[in-house]
Amino acid sequence: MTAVRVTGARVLADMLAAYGVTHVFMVPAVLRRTFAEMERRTQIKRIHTHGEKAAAYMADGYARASGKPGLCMAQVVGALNLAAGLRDAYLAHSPVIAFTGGREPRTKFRGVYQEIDDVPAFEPVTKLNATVDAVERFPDMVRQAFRVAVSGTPGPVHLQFRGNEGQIDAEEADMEPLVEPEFSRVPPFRPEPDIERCRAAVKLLQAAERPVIVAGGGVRASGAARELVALAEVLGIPVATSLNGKDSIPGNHPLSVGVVGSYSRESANRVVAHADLVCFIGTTAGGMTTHFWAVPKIGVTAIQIDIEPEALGRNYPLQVAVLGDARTTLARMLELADPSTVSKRKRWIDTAQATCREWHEKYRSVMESNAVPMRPERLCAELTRSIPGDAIVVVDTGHAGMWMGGMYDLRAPAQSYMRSAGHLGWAFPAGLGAKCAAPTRPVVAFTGDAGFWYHIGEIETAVRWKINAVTIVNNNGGGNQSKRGFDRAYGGQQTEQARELWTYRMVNFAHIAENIGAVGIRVERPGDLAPALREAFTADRPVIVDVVTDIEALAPVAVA
Ligand SMILES: Cc1ncc(C[n+]2csc(CCOP(=O)(O)OP(=O)(O)O)c2C)c(N)n1
Ligand SMILES: [Mg+2]
Repeated sequence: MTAVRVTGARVLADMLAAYGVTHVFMVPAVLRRTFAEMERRTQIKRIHTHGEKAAAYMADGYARASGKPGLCMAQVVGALNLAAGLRDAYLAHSPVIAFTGGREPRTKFRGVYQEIDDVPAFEPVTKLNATVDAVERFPDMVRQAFRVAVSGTPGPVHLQFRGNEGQIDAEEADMEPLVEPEFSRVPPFRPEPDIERCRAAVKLLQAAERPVIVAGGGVRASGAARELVALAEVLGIPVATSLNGKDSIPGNHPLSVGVVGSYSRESANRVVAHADLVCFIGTTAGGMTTHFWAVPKIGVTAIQIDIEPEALGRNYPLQVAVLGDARTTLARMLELADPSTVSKRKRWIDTAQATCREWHEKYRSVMESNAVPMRPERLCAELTRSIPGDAIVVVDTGHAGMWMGGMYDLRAPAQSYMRSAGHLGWAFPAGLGAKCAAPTRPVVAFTGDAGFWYHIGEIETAVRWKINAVTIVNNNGGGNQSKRGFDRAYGGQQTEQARELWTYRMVNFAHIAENIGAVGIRVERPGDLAPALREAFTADRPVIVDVVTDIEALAPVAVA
């Protein structure tokens, strides 16, 4: 390939297409000429949304569902809305690339309409935050954006293009739209671990009587679930996951003990707390996953496997640290593992399974409850049974994260699970982005009503672009995760008036959905859930399932 005289717009459109980008998410108007070139020269769908934050969340859902960078864009006045939306991607290590319009050297500091210096706001939510001020820099900066987004621990990148709408894309230079296909998805490389460290890790696991694996989002980023489950089976090791790593092992696997940490399942916390060895794989072992470093306790014998050297030992002192790609490392460990040592852990596996059975017994009555208004536990149990075997499940935070993290089980290795890393309102737009990335797979977003209100306007985007995701709204007419906190703030029991701080009108979201052109299904009785879900999964439009649940139902708090 040789350089030819072309516009930045053409280079950008051609490069995004060559990197395999199928959708971009934005609020206009930014990079207008690039969008015109996309239409003329590529198949890329230009999804314009009702807010920049939703666009960023859609790009994030797209990225987490596909492993490919998700692209979102905004003009200068929308840039900080976009930056706000990158925060969850940053916390979740999701490869999102954000393009914004930026300042002209000729006019900056003169009170240009709508303009501030946006660049600093992107600093805490990106791995690379850069400006593109000369059109001949388009090719190398776009390559660097992709390279950084997917490499090592993935994460967001921001490029600010000169001109409030990125008008620099109209300029010409001699350019070559060269792309590096290896950086079009996560992971670009699979670094081999030091084999002696693998040997040491396997030796420690084989000598342990009560080991447990804690699998995180790095396992899903690496596509290492199969190797993880194989190693657990060969050595007889129970597996807990972080919320971000929930799809590392199906919930019905005999070695699965559930999600550990704060938004967790009691069985997982109990097993991890009693382990004599914890093997962290692809997790930072942060506050959410360890219930603020109480589960397991700091000082437990620990192994950690990660692609990022700086993560190794950050939160738990380690006996063995292994630097490498999760899938490659687990495959090497599998080659070294001695299956005959499994008998040593038979009692421990029995104990772990008994702990799981106790958990099921404890929650059986609420999971089977026919109460009206419905128990959220019953809704989760119904979703475990009804969600298709190849679905992508996208879950909001707060109680949504607690209910689904703790009570819902994946039933098949082909099911995927993605969760908000803390931002209320993330799941609905992220689910739409996931559906764009995987149009042939069922996508099910789960959110509370407070979470759904944030970006409710995106129902229209879903209808307009035929993004046929199914969104389940756990509708209790309030943000009831806040209830416990306000009880405490009022010294035990809050006043009746305090409820105005966290309750909303009880609205029929199915009516709103129908009005906008989606399918709306309202469910008030537990018995109607299964047929409603069957209808939802066969609809050829976006679906909102509005499930009315009990506002007094509180998710169980973590056990330490
Ligand atoms: C951006 C953001 N703001 C505030 C919060 C704090 N928060 C967590 S859960 C919650 C209420 C959730 O209500 P809803 O989605 O209706 O779920 P419910 O608890 O009622 O099941 C709030 C306000 C948050 N997580 N993210
Ligand atoms: Mg609610």
